[in-house]
Amino acid sequence: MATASRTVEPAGTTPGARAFPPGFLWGTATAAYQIEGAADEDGRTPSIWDTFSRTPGKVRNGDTGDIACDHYHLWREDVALMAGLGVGAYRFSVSWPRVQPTGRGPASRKGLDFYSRLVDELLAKGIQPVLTLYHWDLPQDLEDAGGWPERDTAERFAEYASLVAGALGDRVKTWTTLNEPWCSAFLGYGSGVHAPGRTDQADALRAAHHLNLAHGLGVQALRAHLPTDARASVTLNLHHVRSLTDSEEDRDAARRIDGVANRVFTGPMLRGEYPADVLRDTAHLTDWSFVRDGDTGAISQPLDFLGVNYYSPTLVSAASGPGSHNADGHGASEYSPWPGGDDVAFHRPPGATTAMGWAIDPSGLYELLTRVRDDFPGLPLVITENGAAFDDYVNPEGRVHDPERISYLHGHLTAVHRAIEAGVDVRGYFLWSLLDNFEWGHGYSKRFGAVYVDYATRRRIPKESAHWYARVVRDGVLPPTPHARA
Ligand code: IFM
Repeated sequence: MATASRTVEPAGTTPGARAFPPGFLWGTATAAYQIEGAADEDGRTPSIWDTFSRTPGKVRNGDTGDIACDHYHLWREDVALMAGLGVGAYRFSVSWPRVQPTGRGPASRKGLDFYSRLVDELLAKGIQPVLTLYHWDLPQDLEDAGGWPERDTAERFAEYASLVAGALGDRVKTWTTLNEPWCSAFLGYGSGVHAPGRTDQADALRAAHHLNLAHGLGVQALRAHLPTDARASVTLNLHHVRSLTDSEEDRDAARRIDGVANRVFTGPMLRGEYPADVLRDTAHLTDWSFVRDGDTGAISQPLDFLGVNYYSPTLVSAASGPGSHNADGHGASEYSPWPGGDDVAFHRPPGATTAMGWAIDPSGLYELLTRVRDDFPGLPLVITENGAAFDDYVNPEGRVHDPERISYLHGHLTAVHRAIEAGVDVRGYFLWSLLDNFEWGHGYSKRFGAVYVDYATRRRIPKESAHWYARVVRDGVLPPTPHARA
Protein backbone atom coordinates (compact mmCIF):
# COMPACT_ATOMS: atom_id res chain seq x y z
CA MET A 1 0.00 0.00 0.00
CA ALA A 2 1.71 3.19 -1.06
CA THR A 3 1.91 5.80 1.66
CA ALA A 4 -0.87 8.29 1.14
CA SER A 5 -0.47 11.91 2.11
CA ARG A 6 -2.66 12.66 5.09
CA THR A 7 -3.72 15.99 3.70
CA VAL A 8 -7.40 16.02 2.76
CA GLU A 9 -7.61 18.13 -0.34
CA PRO A 10 -10.21 20.82 -0.88
CA ALA A 11 -13.07 19.23 -2.74
CA GLY A 12 -12.99 21.34 -5.87
CA THR A 13 -15.97 23.36 -6.90
CA THR A 14 -18.91 21.31 -5.67
CA PRO A 15 -19.89 22.35 -2.13
CA GLY A 16 -20.04 19.37 0.18
CA ALA A 17 -17.98 17.06 -2.03
CA ARG A 18 -15.22 15.17 -0.22
CA ALA A 19 -11.80 14.66 -1.80
CA PHE A 20 -9.70 11.72 -0.62
CA PRO A 21 -5.97 12.13 -0.05
CA PRO A 22 -3.69 11.71 -3.07
CA GLY A 23 -2.45 8.12 -3.20
CA PHE A 24 -5.57 6.74 -1.49
CA LEU A 25 -5.95 3.20 -2.83
CA TRP A 26 -9.29 2.26 -4.38
CA GLY A 27 -10.05 -1.39 -4.96
CA THR A 28 -12.50 -4.25 -5.14
CA ALA A 29 -12.31 -7.57 -3.34
CA THR A 30 -13.27 -11.23 -3.82
CA ALA A 31 -12.35 -14.61 -2.35
CA ALA A 32 -11.34 -17.84 -4.08
CA TYR A 33 -14.12 -20.21 -3.05
CA GLN A 34 -16.77 -17.56 -3.63
CA ILE A 35 -15.91 -16.94 -7.29
CA GLU A 36 -13.49 -19.44 -8.82
CA GLY A 37 -15.49 -22.63 -9.41
CA ALA A 38 -13.38 -25.33 -11.16
CA ALA A 39 -13.56 -27.21 -7.90
CA ASP A 40 -12.08 -30.42 -9.27
CA GLU A 41 -9.78 -29.03 -11.96
CA ASP A 42 -6.01 -29.17 -12.32
CA GLY A 43 -5.43 -31.20 -9.19
CA ARG A 44 -7.45 -29.09 -6.74
CA THR A 45 -8.71 -31.18 -3.84
CA PRO A 46 -11.76 -30.48 -1.66
CA SER A 47 -11.64 -27.78 0.97
CA ILE A 48 -13.84 -27.77 4.06
CA TRP A 49 -16.27 -25.56 2.12
CA ASP A 50 -16.60 -28.16 -0.67
CA THR A 51 -17.44 -30.79 1.91
CA PHE A 52 -19.77 -28.53 3.88
CA SER A 53 -21.67 -27.16 0.89
CA ARG A 54 -22.11 -30.66 -0.53
CA THR A 55 -23.67 -31.77 2.76
CA PRO A 56 -27.47 -31.57 2.49
CA GLY A 57 -29.04 -28.84 4.59
CA LYS A 58 -25.90 -26.80 5.20
CA VAL A 59 -26.19 -24.19 2.43
CA ARG A 60 -29.36 -22.57 1.15
CA ASN A 61 -30.79 -24.30 -1.94
CA GLY A 62 -27.95 -26.83 -1.76
CA ASP A 63 -25.71 -24.33 -3.56
CA THR A 64 -21.99 -25.11 -3.81
CA GLY A 65 -18.90 -23.35 -5.12
CA ASP A 66 -18.40 -26.02 -7.80
CA ILE A 67 -18.90 -23.49 -10.60
CA ALA A 68 -19.54 -20.19 -8.77
CA CYS A 69 -18.72 -17.29 -11.15
CA ASP A 70 -16.39 -19.53 -13.16
CA HIS A 71 -13.65 -17.00 -12.52
CA TYR A 72 -11.07 -19.79 -12.93
CA HIS A 73 -11.86 -19.63 -16.64
CA LEU A 74 -13.14 -16.06 -16.94
CA TRP A 75 -10.37 -14.33 -14.98
CA ARG A 76 -9.17 -12.31 -17.96
CA GLU A 77 -12.68 -10.90 -18.47
CA ASP A 78 -12.89 -10.12 -14.75
CA VAL A 79 -9.59 -8.23 -14.80
CA ALA A 80 -10.92 -6.27 -17.79
CA LEU A 81 -14.00 -5.39 -15.71
CA MET A 82 -11.75 -4.05 -12.97
CA ALA A 83 -9.75 -2.07 -15.49
CA GLY A 84 -13.07 -0.61 -16.66
CA LEU A 85 -13.82 0.45 -13.09
CA GLY A 86 -10.43 2.12 -12.94
CA VAL A 87 -9.51 0.57 -9.59
CA GLY A 88 -5.90 0.69 -8.49
CA ALA A 89 -5.94 -2.59 -6.58
CA TYR A 90 -7.61 -5.99 -6.46
CA ARG A 91 -7.86 -8.01 -3.26
CA PHE A 92 -8.24 -11.72 -3.97
CA SER A 93 -7.49 -14.90 -2.07
CA VAL A 94 -5.51 -17.97 -3.00
CA SER A 95 -7.23 -21.32 -2.68
CA TRP A 96 -5.00 -23.41 -0.43
CA PRO A 97 -6.21 -26.79 -1.84
CA ARG A 98 -5.57 -25.52 -5.36
CA VAL A 99 -1.92 -24.73 -4.73
CA GLN A 100 -1.07 -27.34 -2.08
CA PRO A 101 -3.68 -30.05 -2.54
CA THR A 102 -3.19 -32.06 0.63
CA GLY A 103 -2.31 -29.07 2.79
CA ARG A 104 1.23 -30.33 3.22
CA GLY A 105 4.16 -31.15 0.98
CA PRO A 106 4.90 -29.87 -2.50
CA ALA A 107 2.97 -27.21 -4.36
CA SER A 108 0.80 -27.83 -7.41
CA ARG A 109 2.46 -26.09 -10.35
CA LYS A 110 -0.85 -25.79 -12.22
CA GLY A 111 -2.50 -24.21 -9.21
CA LEU A 112 0.26 -21.65 -8.73
CA ASP A 113 0.31 -20.93 -12.47
CA PHE A 114 -3.32 -19.82 -12.33
CA TYR A 115 -2.49 -17.12 -9.77
CA SER A 116 0.71 -16.25 -11.59
CA ARG A 117 -1.25 -15.53 -14.79
CA LEU A 118 -3.81 -13.54 -12.82
CA VAL A 119 -1.10 -11.42 -11.17
CA ASP A 120 0.61 -10.78 -14.50
CA GLU A 121 -2.65 -9.66 -16.07
CA LEU A 122 -3.42 -7.35 -13.14
CA LEU A 123 0.01 -5.77 -13.32
CA ALA A 124 -0.30 -5.38 -17.09
CA LYS A 125 -3.51 -3.41 -16.48
CA GLY A 126 -1.92 -1.27 -13.76
CA ILE A 127 -3.86 -2.95 -10.94
CA GLN A 128 -1.97 -3.76 -7.75
CA PRO A 129 -2.56 -7.35 -6.55
CA VAL A 130 -3.42 -7.60 -2.83
CA LEU A 131 -3.21 -11.25 -1.90
CA THR A 132 -4.99 -12.98 0.99
CA LEU A 133 -3.57 -16.39 1.85
CA TYR A 134 -6.56 -17.77 3.73
CA HIS A 135 -10.20 -16.91 3.13
CA TRP A 136 -11.73 -19.96 4.84
CA ASP A 137 -10.99 -22.80 2.41
CA LEU A 138 -8.91 -25.15 4.55
CA PRO A 139 -7.85 -28.32 2.68
CA GLN A 140 -10.20 -31.08 3.83
CA ASP A 141 -7.19 -33.30 4.58
CA LEU A 142 -6.09 -30.85 7.27
CA GLU A 143 -9.58 -30.77 8.77
CA ASP A 144 -9.54 -34.57 8.81
CA ALA A 145 -6.33 -34.29 10.84
CA GLY A 146 -8.14 -32.07 13.37
CA GLY A 147 -8.47 -28.70 11.63
CA TRP A 148 -7.83 -25.36 13.32
CA PRO A 149 -8.21 -26.71 16.87
CA GLU A 150 -4.94 -28.58 16.17
CA ARG A 151 -1.65 -26.73 16.49
CA ASP A 152 -0.17 -28.47 13.46
CA THR A 153 -2.61 -26.59 11.19
CA ALA A 154 -0.80 -23.35 12.09
CA GLU A 155 2.54 -24.91 11.15
CA ARG A 156 1.09 -26.15 7.89
CA PHE A 157 -0.18 -22.64 7.15
CA ALA A 158 3.33 -21.22 7.52
CA GLU A 159 4.60 -23.81 5.05
CA TYR A 160 1.83 -22.91 2.61
CA ALA A 161 2.63 -19.19 3.04
CA SER A 162 6.24 -19.92 2.09
CA LEU A 163 5.18 -21.77 -1.06
CA VAL A 164 2.94 -18.96 -2.27
CA ALA A 165 5.47 -16.25 -1.35
CA GLY A 166 8.18 -18.16 -3.22
CA ALA A 167 6.04 -18.32 -6.36
CA LEU A 168 4.46 -14.84 -6.40
CA GLY A 169 6.61 -12.72 -4.11
CA ASP A 170 8.55 -11.23 -7.01
CA ARG A 171 5.36 -9.48 -8.19
CA VAL A 172 2.88 -9.27 -5.30
CA LYS A 173 3.84 -6.55 -2.83
CA THR A 174 0.87 -6.61 -0.47
CA TRP A 175 0.05 -9.73 1.54
CA THR A 176 -2.66 -10.62 4.05
CA THR A 177 -2.41 -13.76 6.14
CA LEU A 178 -6.01 -14.42 7.20
CA ASN A 179 -9.40 -13.05 6.37
CA GLU A 180 -11.75 -12.70 9.36
CA PRO A 181 -10.39 -15.38 11.71
CA TRP A 182 -13.45 -14.69 13.92
CA CYS A 183 -15.60 -16.39 11.28
CA SER A 184 -13.20 -19.31 10.84
CA ALA A 185 -13.04 -19.97 14.58
CA PHE A 186 -16.46 -19.10 15.91
CA LEU A 187 -18.81 -19.74 12.98
CA GLY A 188 -16.77 -22.76 11.86
CA TYR A 189 -16.21 -24.48 15.21
CA GLY A 190 -18.67 -22.70 17.56
CA SER A 191 -22.09 -22.12 16.01
CA GLY A 192 -21.32 -24.44 13.09
CA VAL A 193 -23.04 -22.30 10.45
CA HIS A 194 -19.79 -22.21 8.48
CA ALA A 195 -17.50 -25.04 7.44
CA PRO A 196 -16.50 -27.37 8.93
CA GLY A 197 -19.75 -27.07 10.90
CA ARG A 198 -18.49 -28.12 14.31
CA THR A 199 -20.12 -26.91 17.51
CA ASP A 200 -17.76 -27.05 20.45
CA GLN A 201 -16.93 -23.79 22.26
CA ALA A 202 -13.62 -25.05 23.65
CA ASP A 203 -12.56 -26.16 20.17
CA ALA A 204 -13.61 -22.75 18.82
CA LEU A 205 -11.25 -21.05 21.28
CA ARG A 206 -8.45 -23.47 20.41
CA ALA A 207 -9.12 -22.68 16.75
CA ALA A 208 -8.91 -18.94 17.47
CA HIS A 209 -5.51 -19.40 19.09
CA HIS A 210 -4.17 -21.53 16.27
CA LEU A 211 -5.44 -19.05 13.70
CA ASN A 212 -3.60 -16.32 15.65
CA LEU A 213 -0.51 -18.51 15.67
CA ALA A 214 -0.91 -19.23 11.95
CA HIS A 215 -0.98 -15.49 11.35
CA GLY A 216 2.22 -14.93 13.33
CA LEU A 217 4.07 -17.85 11.78
CA GLY A 218 2.71 -16.85 8.39
CA VAL A 219 4.05 -13.29 8.69
CA GLN A 220 7.44 -14.70 9.68
CA ALA A 221 7.39 -17.00 6.63
CA LEU A 222 6.41 -14.11 4.37
CA ARG A 223 9.17 -11.87 5.70
CA ALA A 224 11.67 -14.69 5.13
CA HIS A 225 10.68 -15.09 1.48
CA LEU A 226 9.62 -11.63 0.35
CA PRO A 227 11.68 -8.61 -0.64
CA THR A 228 12.00 -5.99 2.08
CA ASP A 229 9.55 -3.64 0.39
CA ALA A 230 6.69 -6.18 0.68
CA ARG A 231 3.84 -5.35 3.06
CA ALA A 232 2.27 -7.84 5.48
CA SER A 233 -1.12 -7.53 7.15
CA VAL A 234 -4.12 -9.39 8.50
CA THR A 235 -7.80 -8.63 7.90
CA LEU A 236 -10.17 -8.67 10.88
CA ASN A 237 -13.93 -8.23 10.83
CA LEU A 238 -13.77 -5.93 13.81
CA HIS A 239 -17.18 -5.62 15.43
CA HIS A 240 -18.36 -2.24 16.56
CA VAL A 241 -20.15 -3.38 19.71
CA ARG A 242 -22.67 -1.02 21.33
CA SER A 243 -24.52 -1.61 24.55
CA LEU A 244 -28.30 -1.19 24.48
CA THR A 245 -28.34 1.03 27.56
CA ASP A 246 -25.75 2.62 29.77
CA SER A 247 -26.49 0.23 32.63
CA GLU A 248 -23.53 -1.56 34.17
CA GLU A 249 -24.97 -4.96 33.10
CA ASP A 250 -25.39 -3.91 29.47
CA ARG A 251 -21.95 -2.33 29.33
CA ASP A 252 -20.48 -5.52 30.72
CA ALA A 253 -22.29 -7.52 28.03
CA ALA A 254 -20.71 -5.24 25.40
CA ARG A 255 -17.27 -5.73 27.00
CA ARG A 256 -17.64 -9.52 26.85
CA ILE A 257 -18.66 -9.55 23.21
CA ASP A 258 -15.95 -7.06 22.30
CA GLY A 259 -13.53 -9.49 23.96
CA VAL A 260 -14.39 -12.52 21.82
CA ALA A 261 -15.22 -10.49 18.72
CA ASN A 262 -12.15 -8.26 18.61
CA ARG A 263 -9.65 -8.37 21.45
CA VAL A 264 -9.07 -12.15 21.33
CA PHE A 265 -7.38 -11.35 17.98
CA THR A 266 -6.01 -7.83 18.40
CA GLY A 267 -4.62 -8.67 21.86
CA PRO A 268 -2.10 -11.29 20.78
CA MET A 269 -1.55 -9.86 17.29
CA LEU A 270 -1.03 -6.23 18.21
CA ARG A 271 -0.20 -6.24 21.94
CA GLY A 272 1.47 -9.62 22.38
CA GLU A 273 -0.97 -10.94 25.00
CA TYR A 274 -4.46 -12.32 25.45
CA PRO A 275 -6.72 -9.92 27.37
CA ALA A 276 -7.13 -11.04 30.99
CA ASP A 277 -10.90 -10.51 30.92
CA VAL A 278 -11.31 -12.79 27.86
CA LEU A 279 -9.37 -15.56 29.62
CA ARG A 280 -11.58 -15.04 32.69
CA ASP A 281 -14.87 -14.95 30.77
CA THR A 282 -14.06 -18.24 29.02
CA ALA A 283 -12.35 -20.04 31.92
CA HIS A 284 -15.36 -22.37 32.37
CA LEU A 285 -14.84 -23.58 28.78
CA THR A 286 -11.06 -24.04 28.61
CA ASP A 287 -7.93 -23.46 30.65
CA TRP A 288 -6.12 -22.10 27.58
CA SER A 289 -3.26 -24.55 28.21
CA PHE A 290 -2.90 -24.85 24.42
CA VAL A 291 -1.17 -21.43 24.50
CA ARG A 292 2.50 -22.37 24.82
CA ASP A 293 5.37 -20.24 26.07
CA GLY A 294 6.51 -17.98 23.29
CA ASP A 295 3.26 -18.19 21.28
CA THR A 296 2.08 -14.65 21.87
CA GLY A 297 5.53 -13.36 20.98
CA ALA A 298 5.38 -15.33 17.72
CA ILE A 299 1.89 -14.00 17.00
CA SER A 300 2.66 -10.31 17.56
CA GLN A 301 4.66 -9.62 14.41
CA PRO A 302 5.04 -6.01 13.26
CA LEU A 303 2.45 -5.30 10.55
CA ASP A 304 2.51 -2.75 7.77
CA PHE A 305 -1.22 -2.13 8.11
CA LEU A 306 -4.36 -3.65 9.56
CA GLY A 307 -7.19 -4.66 7.22
CA VAL A 308 -10.61 -3.77 8.61
CA ASN A 309 -13.84 -5.29 7.30
CA TYR A 310 -17.02 -3.48 8.34
CA TYR A 311 -20.65 -4.00 7.38
CA SER A 312 -22.85 -3.19 10.39
CA PRO A 313 -22.67 -2.51 14.14
CA THR A 314 -23.51 -5.05 16.86
CA LEU A 315 -26.02 -4.11 19.58
CA VAL A 316 -26.10 -6.10 22.82
CA SER A 317 -27.54 -6.13 26.31
CA ALA A 318 -27.42 -8.37 29.34
CA ALA A 319 -29.85 -11.27 29.01
CA SER A 320 -31.92 -12.78 31.77
CA GLY A 321 -30.90 -16.35 30.97
CA PRO A 322 -28.77 -18.49 28.69
CA GLY A 323 -29.66 -19.26 25.10
CA SER A 324 -30.60 -15.77 24.04
CA HIS A 325 -27.69 -15.40 21.65
CA ASN A 326 -28.38 -14.86 18.04
CA ALA A 327 -25.92 -15.48 15.27
CA ASP A 328 -25.57 -11.79 14.46
CA GLY A 329 -26.85 -12.21 10.92
CA HIS A 330 -24.56 -15.10 10.06
CA GLY A 331 -27.19 -17.82 10.07
CA ALA A 332 -29.37 -19.53 12.61
CA SER A 333 -27.94 -22.13 14.95
CA GLU A 334 -28.83 -23.44 18.37
CA TYR A 335 -25.15 -23.04 19.25
CA SER A 336 -23.56 -19.68 19.98
CA PRO A 337 -20.61 -18.21 18.09
CA TRP A 338 -19.78 -16.19 21.24
CA PRO A 339 -17.88 -18.30 23.81
CA GLY A 340 -18.44 -16.79 27.24
CA GLY A 341 -21.35 -14.74 25.93
CA ASP A 342 -24.26 -16.97 26.95
CA ASP A 343 -25.75 -14.28 29.14
CA VAL A 344 -25.72 -11.67 26.38
CA ALA A 345 -28.72 -10.78 24.19
CA PHE A 346 -28.32 -9.45 20.65
CA HIS A 347 -30.64 -6.82 19.19
CA ARG A 348 -31.33 -5.59 15.71
CA PRO A 349 -30.39 -1.89 15.63
CA PRO A 350 -33.23 0.37 14.47
CA GLY A 351 -33.47 1.59 10.88
CA ALA A 352 -33.02 0.23 7.38
CA THR A 353 -31.28 -3.07 6.71
CA THR A 354 -29.63 -4.75 3.75
CA ALA A 355 -30.84 -8.03 2.23
CA MET A 356 -28.70 -9.78 4.87
CA GLY A 357 -30.84 -8.16 7.55
CA TRP A 358 -27.81 -6.13 8.66
CA ALA A 359 -28.47 -2.60 9.91
CA ILE A 360 -27.17 0.17 7.68
CA ASP A 361 -25.17 2.41 9.98
CA PRO A 362 -22.09 4.23 8.67
CA SER A 363 -21.57 5.95 12.04
CA GLY A 364 -20.44 2.54 13.31
CA LEU A 365 -17.60 2.58 10.80
CA TYR A 366 -16.49 6.06 11.84
CA GLU A 367 -16.56 5.12 15.52
CA LEU A 368 -14.75 1.85 14.86
CA LEU A 369 -11.95 3.54 12.90
CA THR A 370 -11.39 6.23 15.52
CA ARG A 371 -11.36 3.59 18.26
CA VAL A 372 -8.77 1.47 16.42
CA ARG A 373 -6.66 4.61 15.96
CA ASP A 374 -6.91 5.34 19.70
CA ASP A 375 -6.18 1.73 20.70
CA PHE A 376 -3.31 1.22 18.26
CA PRO A 377 -1.80 4.61 17.44
CA GLY A 378 0.45 4.69 14.41
CA LEU A 379 -0.99 1.56 12.77
CA PRO A 380 -2.12 2.34 9.19
CA LEU A 381 -5.57 0.98 8.32
CA VAL A 382 -7.12 -0.22 5.08
CA ILE A 383 -10.83 -0.95 4.67
CA THR A 384 -10.42 -4.36 3.08
CA GLU A 385 -14.17 -5.00 2.79
CA ASN A 386 -17.31 -2.90 2.87
CA GLY A 387 -20.47 -3.27 0.84
CA ALA A 388 -24.01 -4.53 0.90
CA ALA A 389 -26.32 -7.18 -0.50
CA PHE A 390 -29.62 -6.10 -2.03
CA ASP A 391 -32.20 -7.96 -4.09
CA ASP A 392 -30.83 -6.89 -7.45
CA TYR A 393 -32.36 -7.91 -10.76
CA VAL A 394 -31.85 -7.13 -14.43
CA ASN A 395 -34.56 -4.78 -15.68
CA PRO A 396 -36.19 -5.05 -19.14
CA GLU A 397 -33.57 -2.62 -20.51
CA GLY A 398 -30.88 -5.05 -19.40
CA ARG A 399 -29.67 -2.78 -16.58
CA VAL A 400 -29.31 -3.29 -12.85
CA HIS A 401 -30.62 -0.30 -10.96
CA ASP A 402 -29.26 -0.42 -7.38
CA PRO A 403 -29.71 2.98 -5.73
CA GLU A 404 -29.67 1.42 -2.23
CA ARG A 405 -26.12 0.16 -2.78
CA ILE A 406 -25.02 3.59 -4.03
CA SER A 407 -26.48 5.16 -0.87
CA TYR A 408 -24.82 2.53 1.30
CA LEU A 409 -21.43 3.11 -0.32
CA HIS A 410 -21.82 6.87 -0.19
CA GLY A 411 -22.66 6.76 3.51
CA HIS A 412 -19.76 4.50 4.39
CA LEU A 413 -17.24 6.38 2.25
CA THR A 414 -18.38 9.58 3.96
CA ALA A 415 -17.62 7.86 7.28
CA VAL A 416 -14.15 6.88 6.02
CA HIS A 417 -13.50 10.43 4.87
CA ARG A 418 -14.66 11.86 8.21
CA ALA A 419 -12.30 9.46 9.97
CA ILE A 420 -9.40 10.63 7.78
CA GLU A 421 -10.30 14.24 8.59
CA ALA A 422 -10.23 13.24 12.27
CA GLY A 423 -6.65 12.05 11.81
CA VAL A 424 -7.17 8.31 11.29
CA ASP A 425 -4.55 6.91 8.91
CA VAL A 426 -6.81 5.09 6.41
CA ARG A 427 -4.85 4.22 3.28
CA GLY A 428 -7.42 2.51 1.07
CA TYR A 429 -10.92 1.13 0.53
CA PHE A 430 -11.94 -2.15 -1.12
CA LEU A 431 -15.54 -2.57 -2.16
CA TRP A 432 -16.98 -5.99 -1.37
CA SER A 433 -17.45 -7.35 -3.87
CA LEU A 434 -16.36 -7.07 -7.47
CA LEU A 435 -18.89 -9.75 -8.47
CA ASP A 436 -22.06 -11.29 -7.08
CA ASN A 437 -20.84 -14.56 -5.65
CA PHE A 438 -21.31 -17.56 -3.33
CA GLU A 439 -22.32 -16.00 -0.02
CA TRP A 440 -21.41 -18.98 2.17
CA GLY A 441 -24.43 -20.44 4.02
CA HIS A 442 -26.72 -18.19 1.96
CA GLY A 443 -25.50 -19.70 -1.31
CA TYR A 444 -26.18 -17.49 -4.32
CA SER A 445 -29.25 -15.86 -2.77
CA LYS A 446 -27.40 -12.72 -1.63
CA ARG A 447 -25.86 -10.38 -4.18
CA PHE A 448 -22.99 -8.21 -2.91
CA GLY A 449 -21.43 -7.44 -6.30
CA ALA A 450 -20.83 -4.15 -8.05
CA VAL A 451 -21.15 -6.41 -11.08
CA TYR A 452 -24.23 -8.60 -11.48
CA VAL A 453 -23.59 -12.24 -12.39
CA ASP A 454 -26.19 -14.23 -14.30
CA TYR A 455 -25.27 -17.63 -12.91
CA ALA A 456 -27.00 -19.52 -15.73
CA THR A 457 -24.94 -17.87 -18.48
CA ARG A 458 -22.06 -16.48 -16.35
CA ARG A 459 -22.67 -13.16 -18.04
CA ARG A 460 -21.43 -10.13 -16.08
CA ILE A 461 -23.43 -6.87 -16.03
CA PRO A 462 -21.95 -3.87 -14.18
CA LYS A 463 -24.65 -2.46 -11.92
CA GLU A 464 -25.32 1.29 -11.66
CA SER A 465 -23.26 1.22 -8.46
CA ALA A 466 -20.28 0.00 -10.48
CA HIS A 467 -20.52 3.04 -12.75
CA TRP A 468 -20.96 5.25 -9.67
CA TYR A 469 -17.92 3.73 -7.96
CA ALA A 470 -15.86 4.14 -11.14
CA ARG A 471 -16.57 7.89 -11.08
CA VAL A 472 -15.56 8.16 -7.40
CA VAL A 473 -12.38 6.22 -8.12
CA ARG A 474 -11.57 8.32 -11.19
CA ASP A 475 -12.08 11.65 -9.41
CA GLY A 476 -10.93 10.58 -5.95
CA VAL A 477 -13.90 12.66 -4.84
CA LEU A 478 -17.14 11.65 -3.17
CA PRO A 479 -20.13 13.69 -4.32
CA PRO A 480 -22.06 15.61 -1.64
CA THR A 481 -25.07 13.29 -1.86
CA PRO A 482 -25.33 9.77 -3.27
CA HIS A 483 -26.92 10.82 -6.51
CA ALA A 484 -25.20 14.18 -7.10
CA ARG A 485 -22.15 14.76 -9.28
CA ALA A 486 -18.87 15.58 -7.50
O1 IFM B 1 -18.89 -12.57 1.62
C1 IFM B 1 -18.31 -12.28 2.84
C2 IFM B 1 -16.81 -12.39 2.76
O2 IFM B 1 -16.40 -13.64 2.34
C3 IFM B 1 -16.19 -12.13 4.12
N1 IFM B 1 -16.69 -10.90 4.69
C4 IFM B 1 -18.10 -10.67 4.69
C5 IFM B 1 -18.67 -10.89 3.30
C6 IFM B 1 -20.19 -10.65 3.31
O3 IFM B 1 -20.80 -11.51 4.21
